[in-house]
Amino acid sequence: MESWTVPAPAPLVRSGLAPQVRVHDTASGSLQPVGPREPTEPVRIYACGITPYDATHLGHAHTYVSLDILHRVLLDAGHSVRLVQNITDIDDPLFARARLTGEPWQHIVARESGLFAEDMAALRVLPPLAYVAASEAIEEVRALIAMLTDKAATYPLTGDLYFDLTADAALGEISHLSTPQMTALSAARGGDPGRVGKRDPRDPLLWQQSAADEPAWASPWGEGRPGWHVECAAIAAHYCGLPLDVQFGGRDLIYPHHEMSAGHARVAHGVPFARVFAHSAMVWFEGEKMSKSLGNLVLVSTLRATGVDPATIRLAILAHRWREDWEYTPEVLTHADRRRQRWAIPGHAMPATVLAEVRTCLWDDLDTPAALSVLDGAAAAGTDVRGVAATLLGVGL
Ligand code: 5CA
Ligand code: ZN
Repeated sequence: MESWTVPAPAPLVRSGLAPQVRVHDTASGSLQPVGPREPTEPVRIYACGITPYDATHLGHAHTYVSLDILHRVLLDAGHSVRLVQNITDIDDPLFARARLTGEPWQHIVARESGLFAEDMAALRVLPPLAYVAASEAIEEVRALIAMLTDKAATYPLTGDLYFDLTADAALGEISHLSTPQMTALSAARGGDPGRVGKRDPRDPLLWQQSAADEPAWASPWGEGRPGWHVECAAIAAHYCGLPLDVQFGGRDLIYPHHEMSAGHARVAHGVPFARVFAHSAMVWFEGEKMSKSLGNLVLVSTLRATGVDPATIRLAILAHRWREDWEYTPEVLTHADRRRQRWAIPGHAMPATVLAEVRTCLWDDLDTPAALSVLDGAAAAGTDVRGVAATLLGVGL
């Protein structure tokens, strides 16, 4: 699918420090270095993309801006980055929305992914190298399911095909949840633990029969469509190559989504899915997690339409640590807008020591609030912070 364009970050002078980018890894529960497997290789990042049935809200923006900081920091550290992102254009919530509104699902996808691309471009989120919709990856999905079937890791159930979790000895390696916790989360996040005939209530669908108004593709397991987790596992393996250096997404994807995608890849390819599992925090609004299903949304497009500068939105997000939940209030934007105005004032060249300090903050688990306060101090001292803000933070002033 077509993505969007954003000006390439202008290189900054080297500060003589050896880059050491570290981010928190959910699987190990510790800070881990992020870099390529070999010095000549790119850093392979797979980021879970949107399900395009509603417009980009500040929660999405927080997740993709956090990803973008990692992307920019790695580029600044001298690495090349192979970022791959999907679009879940085949999934239950999308078809449910189409049924509710009477609008064909393809129209919803086209409109909402168009809006997402506009929002990402406005927010200066660097585009992925490969941007792949589930509907564009059916071949790769079928190939992955065939590998799992060869390994006796699948079973049919009245026309659908399931992943047999007993094939995955490493289940729980990412989320570290108990079986009852996993079962409860499967029910809440798109799974079907109550279905009669499953070997384990947590087993996820790999391939399912399509309803009459849903798209369907031929397969050895019958006409149907892919499950959700196998979509990401197949796209990541094909377009990025395994093991990934980073699997990126919001915290609500840890279980079942990332645990299951990783399980598919582990069993099919015999390699770990990713070296680092990076999970961003949730943005809240009016006391609840901002979500399409709850409808408590602050849309990026609405803020932009009311005249909020995208740099202000970006600064509002960056004022929070990427792994700490925060609640949106209008004051967050007011505060960010004041900062934007202070930073926009031209000044003298930035001393190398200040740039080194900003980099050190970002290498430490993307500590953007610390980087912002270093730049606040520099701006107050008459330094021109615009170049560094644009390159490292993606804030265009
Ligand atoms: N298409 C799947 C991933 S394959 C999906 O989760 N789509 S989504 O549109 O629901 O979410 C896209 C990304 O935004 C995910 O990484 C998700 O974790 C993140 N996200 C959703 N809501 C929030 C929120 N309130 N705060 C922070 N991130 C969020
Ligand atoms: Zn995904």
